[in-house]
Amino acid sequence: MSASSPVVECADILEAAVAERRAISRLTEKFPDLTLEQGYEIQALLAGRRISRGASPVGAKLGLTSRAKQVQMKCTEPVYGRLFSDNFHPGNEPFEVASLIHPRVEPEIVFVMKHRLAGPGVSAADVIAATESVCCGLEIIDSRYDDFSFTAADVAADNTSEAKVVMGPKMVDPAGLDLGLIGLLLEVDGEQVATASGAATMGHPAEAVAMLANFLGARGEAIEAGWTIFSGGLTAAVPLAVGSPVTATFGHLGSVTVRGI
Ligand code: OOG
Ligand code: MG
Repeated sequence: MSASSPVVECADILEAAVAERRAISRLTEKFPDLTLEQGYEIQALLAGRRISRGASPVGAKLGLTSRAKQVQMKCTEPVYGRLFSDNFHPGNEPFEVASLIHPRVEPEIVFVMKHRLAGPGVSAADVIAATESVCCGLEIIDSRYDDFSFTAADVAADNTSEAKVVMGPKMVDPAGLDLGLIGLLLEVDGEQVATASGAATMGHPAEAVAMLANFLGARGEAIEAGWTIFSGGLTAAVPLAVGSPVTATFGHLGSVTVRGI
């Protein structure tokens, strides 16, 4: 990295926004030439700092893998982020909305891996063969940027708006399930707000995980055995408001709720 690289400065700006729970202008306003590759360098630098403070890397998450998310975020480039041991929120516990800047929630299909996977050439069938179990999940995202306004480079740098993830209680063997045809009902306060199927993420959620294995392989990294992978929001994300629980109910996978307090 050259001395003039904005990577360290951007990492410092994002770290301060997280610590102060304050939304900032996107990095590409200050650094219009910031590339997607530099976005991932910023993400990796912040990950390294976090690991040195004691967090362990335990998974990854895909972002912008569905048309609904791409339209909502005005960004058509699929991206990925990292999940750490401190990203997991227990499904049965209420979540403190004020602990984040402007949280939103989105329903996802979650993979727990039994084997390591690294591209190139990883297919959806390879993903299913390497999967221990799947479950339903809700991701609580929180962009560090004003109004969730970002480019692919910005959102990669911001670890794809990571905040917390919640996994449903029912772990299912994916063999014999067609995850593309699993239906989803998203409700806020008991009212239906969206429906989708697993195919919303790239035709099949395992396709999204295969893309991740290939992305990581190209960087000399891998999906490690034991990792948890969130395969991407199937619908547009909804705001998390105090007193308005968000519930995702899936065919075969059961349901999961986030209750903001
Ligand atoms: C970026 C994160 C996207 C998903 O599942 O599509 C994401 C954002 O929308 O703020 O996690
Ligand atoms: Mg997500």
